[in-house]
Amino acid sequence: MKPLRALRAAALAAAALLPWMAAPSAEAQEWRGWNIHAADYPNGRGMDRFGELVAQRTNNRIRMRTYHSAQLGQQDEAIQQMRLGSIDFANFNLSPFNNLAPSTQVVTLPFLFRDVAHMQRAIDGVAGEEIARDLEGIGIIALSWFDAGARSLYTTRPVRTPADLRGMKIRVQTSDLWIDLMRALGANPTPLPFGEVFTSLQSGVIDGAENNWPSYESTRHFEVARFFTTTEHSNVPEVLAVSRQRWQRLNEQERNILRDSAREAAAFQRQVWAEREVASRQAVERAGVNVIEIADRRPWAELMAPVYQKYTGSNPRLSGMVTRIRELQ
Ligand code: BDP
Repeated sequence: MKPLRALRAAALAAAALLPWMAAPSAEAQEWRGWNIHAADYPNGRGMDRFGELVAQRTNNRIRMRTYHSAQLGQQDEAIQQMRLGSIDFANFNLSPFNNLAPSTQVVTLPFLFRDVAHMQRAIDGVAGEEIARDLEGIGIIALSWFDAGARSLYTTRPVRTPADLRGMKIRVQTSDLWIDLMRALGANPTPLPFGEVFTSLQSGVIDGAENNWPSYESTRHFEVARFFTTTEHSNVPEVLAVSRQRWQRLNEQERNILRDSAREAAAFQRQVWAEREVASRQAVERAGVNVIEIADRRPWAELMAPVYQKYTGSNPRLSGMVTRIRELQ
């Protein structure tokens, strides 16, 4: 080839490559999001808000579609899909990460937070930073944190004291910590996916479960487990996250848009959450659920000592996190 023609050919080849090279940022992308809850649940609304903000700010270059009501599978499968990059973003409770990302165990620990404000300060600060680091290590980029209120027990027979729980089969999320926690309370822990709890209560496979007011109401578990005991034993928060596979293909400007939008979506979710907690409690009370108020949680909390010992006792990093969280004002 003559030098000039060779040059032209090279230039043409380079020009053909250009659009391809610029593709990750320039071309519209369709992102798939996983949500376990219904679209009108505070978390679904938070995810939809996230998508709207990102679309606006990227001029529709990144379009996010949330598949609500676990259409893309149950939680443990969804986590695997996020790690592999076939789900692009999601909202997860942190407990299903307990066996994968050790720092998530700390915020799952029972009776750790004094109240919601305390939990938010921890997750927006020291605890959140540690957890984000662990999650990144397993392929998940944490962008912001959603509220999930306090989790309490609900059962098919009344439970007033830990002694009443003895031998009862209580559903837990798939996490060793949750199994130990429930065992320490004297119950018989039964790990099950969220979507199987209703029929398992109905058929007597389990005698109860534990969750916050909005989940108890939205899943209609209250129709089959008529006793709600306000143990408020865990305030584990939730994460709004993106798959690392996607994240690595974004430029810095896009990452900033995602970070800001996720934080704004979390502020919105927290506000909607607070309203929904009240509304859900009222709805189930109107439906005749028996609420057993626990005024003194000390007898429950005292049983948790072995759980703290097992999960943080010989681990300076995790016990340090517990101390720093407790010291937060
Ligand atoms: C709900 C969480 C959801 C969990 C569910 C559960 O929002 O992420 O999957 O509890 O108990 O409160 O499985």
